Amino acid sequence: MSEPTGTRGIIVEGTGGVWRVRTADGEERDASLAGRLKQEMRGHLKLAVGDHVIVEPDERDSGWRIGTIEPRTSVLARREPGGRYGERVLAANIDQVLVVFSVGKPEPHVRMIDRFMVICEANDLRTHLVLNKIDLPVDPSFVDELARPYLAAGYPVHRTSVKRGDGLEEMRSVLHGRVTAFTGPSGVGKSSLLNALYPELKLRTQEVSQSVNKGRHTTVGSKLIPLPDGDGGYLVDTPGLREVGMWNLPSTSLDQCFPEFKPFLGECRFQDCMHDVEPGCAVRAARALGAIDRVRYESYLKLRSELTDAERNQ
Ligand SMILES: Nc1nc2c(ncn2[C@@H]2O[C@H](COP(=O)(O)OP(=O)(O)OP(=O)(O)O)[C@@H](O)[C@H]2O)c(=O)[nH]1
Ligand SMILES: [Mg+2]
Ligand SMILES: [Zn+2]
Repeated sequence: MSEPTGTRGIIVEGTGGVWRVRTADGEERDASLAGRLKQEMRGHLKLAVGDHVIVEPDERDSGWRIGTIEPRTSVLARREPGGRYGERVLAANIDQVLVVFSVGKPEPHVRMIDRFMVICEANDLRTHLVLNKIDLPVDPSFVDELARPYLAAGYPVHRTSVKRGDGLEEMRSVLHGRVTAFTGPSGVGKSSLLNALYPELKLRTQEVSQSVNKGRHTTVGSKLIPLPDGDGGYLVDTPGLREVGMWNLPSTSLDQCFPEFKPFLGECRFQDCMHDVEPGCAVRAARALGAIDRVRYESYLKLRSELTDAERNQ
């Protein structure tokens, strides 16, 4: 293969045939795949938002032609249940995911937090937990309790209030120069947080009463938004993330998606231990000693039974 010539860029938007590419100097143009690449990719790899590509001018129009797709460092994929072609790539090369919950309005549910964390782990993504709306009159010990198991599992946890401005500088430094996806339930303040950090973005927000009751999401479309600070950071706007689900995550791999279980996983008496009722289970022993959080362990059992049910029904 010959050395690629041309300009490096990143796919910021698009589906199907036309892709919006942005280069380091901030120029953006529509681009299509070179015919040769199209042939190579048929039925295999699909180009996605976040892909690094090399573009050349396309003489036929004033756009660019994508001649090379560089190897990916990460992939966020939705695995279609029973789908023959397996997975749909929602975004490539995400550096980190910020899972946002609010400490109230709407109430945080640990089971739901764990579901998001597991999805991120299953996709090998670095994950932070953001607890927003700490201005609400909730008991500080409630917030400590909420954060504790995630800190113990090694996740960075950030406490923020858009209303009061708490934690915003910390958020800014987390986002700086990185490609970040925000996810979390509707109404927790994801768009508000981003608007507070970068007013230029003018993302749409919604009153909590509407968004929670109807379970509707204000954010639509999937794209990469350059951070206005101009340091090469991007926001991945992919509403699909929350529906990624855990499809096709084998129930036997779920234990790998709880980082705090890892030191104990090789220590169970049976190699195929499901860490439930098996004798000599090191995970259950760690749970009894308090080295693994009870609520997290219960989430594991709950999610595992969902996965085994799905496997039985397939
Ligand atoms: N008290 C308080 N309210 C907040 C805070 N952050 C956001 N809100 C409010 O929460 C509501 C929902 O905020 P959004 O930013 O639209 O929530 P979202 O997570 O983007 O929701 P979707 O786009 O539907 O997924 C709005 O009424 C915000 O004003 C906060 O820190 N404190
Ligand atoms: Mg929003
Ligand atoms: Zn075990």
